Amino acid sequence: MKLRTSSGKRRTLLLSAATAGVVVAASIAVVGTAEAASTLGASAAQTGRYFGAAIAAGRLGDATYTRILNSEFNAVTPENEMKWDATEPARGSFNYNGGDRILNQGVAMGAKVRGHALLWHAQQPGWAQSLTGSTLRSAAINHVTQVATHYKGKIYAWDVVNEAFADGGSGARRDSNLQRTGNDWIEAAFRAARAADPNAKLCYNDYNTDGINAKSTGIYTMVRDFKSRGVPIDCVGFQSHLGTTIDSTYQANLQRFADLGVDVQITELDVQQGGNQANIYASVTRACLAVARCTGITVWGIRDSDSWRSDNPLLFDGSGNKKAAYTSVLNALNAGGNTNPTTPPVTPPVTTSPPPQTGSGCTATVSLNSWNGGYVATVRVTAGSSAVNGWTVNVTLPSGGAVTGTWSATNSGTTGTVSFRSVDYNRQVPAGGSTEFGFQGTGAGPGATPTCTVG
Ligand code: G2I
Repeated sequence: MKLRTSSGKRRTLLLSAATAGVVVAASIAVVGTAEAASTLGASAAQTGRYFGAAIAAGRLGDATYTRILNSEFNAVTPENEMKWDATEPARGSFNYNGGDRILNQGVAMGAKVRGHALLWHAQQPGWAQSLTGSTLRSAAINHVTQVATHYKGKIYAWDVVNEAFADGGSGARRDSNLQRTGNDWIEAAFRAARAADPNAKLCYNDYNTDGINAKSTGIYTMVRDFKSRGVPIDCVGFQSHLGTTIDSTYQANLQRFADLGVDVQITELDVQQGGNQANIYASVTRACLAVARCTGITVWGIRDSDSWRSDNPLLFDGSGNKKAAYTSVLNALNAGGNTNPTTPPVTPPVTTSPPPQTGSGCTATVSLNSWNGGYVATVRVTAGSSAVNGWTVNVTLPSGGAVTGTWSATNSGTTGTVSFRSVDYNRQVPAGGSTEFGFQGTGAGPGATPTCTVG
């Protein structure tokens, strides 16, 4: 049966049940002229939002799990597979097996993929835990650059930094090895992520921020500062691991961040069963729908048995049956809300070197994303009127600066004039075509245009 209305209003309809001949009263919320959708993802999509789940690669062989995943959700987040310990188990040695499985699952579903998480004080590989100071800073920024580059163009939003603020009333940063590298570590991470994947939305993500409180206010102050100084940040994630109550300022808190000019997302929602679970789920959903810049909701797992918690906090029971909480979320989604506008990420200020001299067969330009004490450089190599088979780019660094990491090229030397040579997969550049490589460095970035030679 098709249920349509020409007005956008809620209607109460009387439906006669053909089979039993009885009259059944049903309250049906109709959004615009659309029919009420019957899955979480489709319902969220009616207002331009997504409804996602954190998923684990190790569960993708479970038929019930993947059936629910494929039918209900239109966004995925890797529960563990893109974290630092998983992606860089040894320094400079990257493993994308698990992360790629999640990505491929998301692509197959036509879903958005949220990347989680580039830097976090927890789940660091052992080698990073033992580093400090500039060595750790450099390794961390290199990690951001490498992982964001691997997934370039494929991630809807990255949790660039996770859980960097302290609990309690201080509103201050959490102490951690990363924090001890200097207070600017967060902005350095965001700049590196933007340079590596300009189209991903870049989020700061945290918990116990589910209302206006000292911790969320500390984050609010940081985001406001970032926006005022042009540090590239696009979104804030509110994990929303909830108990038996929801803060009365939950929605107002989302709204005050949105008013700073960032998207907000519910990133890890789960709610203790036994209290008011269905109502709390519905309240969170309605709060997101009421905030135009709340772009979507992710639950932290599918079935209760998949959860990191033991208090049955999810929308499906251990057998995969829909719970009351599921129905309350679906109804809340179908009741509609503020349509989510499409908000492209803001392009950060990039300084580009002057146009190159026409050299012997190739030219190179460099774009810098700099912060106090370091930078990420992206170098574009362009072939002249003939195809190039192998290239070398020489970059001169200011004194005191050094290259600390390179991708898509190999470098000889790290200070003074550094030579970057093509690697197998980018040595051939067609006439007029171009390719890119990058490096990260300490100090100020190169001031002069690099030179490019063929061979
Ligand atoms: O703790 C809940 C979440 C809080 N916010 C950040 C999220 O990344 C975090 O997720 C959880 C995962 O759900 C757990 O699955 O993060 C935990 C680690 O901090 C994850 O647990 C770990 C176990 O501690 C490891 O022993 C295990 O090897 O999961 C690993 C992979 O199964």
